[in-house]
Amino acid sequence: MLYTLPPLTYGFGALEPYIDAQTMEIHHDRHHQAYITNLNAALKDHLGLQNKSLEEILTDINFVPESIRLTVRNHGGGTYNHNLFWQIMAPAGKLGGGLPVGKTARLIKEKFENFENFQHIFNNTAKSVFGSGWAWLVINQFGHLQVMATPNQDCPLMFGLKPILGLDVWEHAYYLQYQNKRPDYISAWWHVVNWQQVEANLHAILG
Ligand code: MN3
Repeated sequence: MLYTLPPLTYGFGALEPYIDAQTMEIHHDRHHQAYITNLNAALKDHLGLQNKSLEEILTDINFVPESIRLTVRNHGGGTYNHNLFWQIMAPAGKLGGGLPVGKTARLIKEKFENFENFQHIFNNTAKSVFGSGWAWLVINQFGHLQVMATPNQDCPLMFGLKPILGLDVWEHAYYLQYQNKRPDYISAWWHVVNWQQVEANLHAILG
């Protein structure tokens, strides 16, 4: 087994009332596990790729052998994206919610003028994803922040961009609680964003 499911650092119900326990359990234990299982199966006979980090594989996705490239794109992306997603959330009122901190706060202000404006742009990006995908806050080649969306399980790393915050807008992420009301899920999600972790992600990239 190359990759294993990272345990959540909080309980399935810890993000309630914003994300319900059943959604968290199915999303983590079944959906995320399935991406990992399928990624491991694809890499089974590819020793060269087994010696690379997942980040390296996704960054160089075009160098993955064509016979497994789409599988690695979908399931490697799914593995990486969910690893990040669980990390950047935390129970509301503890580490979750509130405002960006440190350098993240400064760079958001520089790029988007204020937090509300950033949030507005991010929300619209997340709402506009057609079908399944993600909204992201990434660091681009110039070390600047950027908001973007990706379809399916594509990861910003595949486009030379480094994600520090991501929102899963696949229906499996919210349908039990919010049904077709994706905007309500997006609004609620801000209450569980762990800005300390986003700040740590940013520093891991920018130093
Ligand atoms: Mn998902």
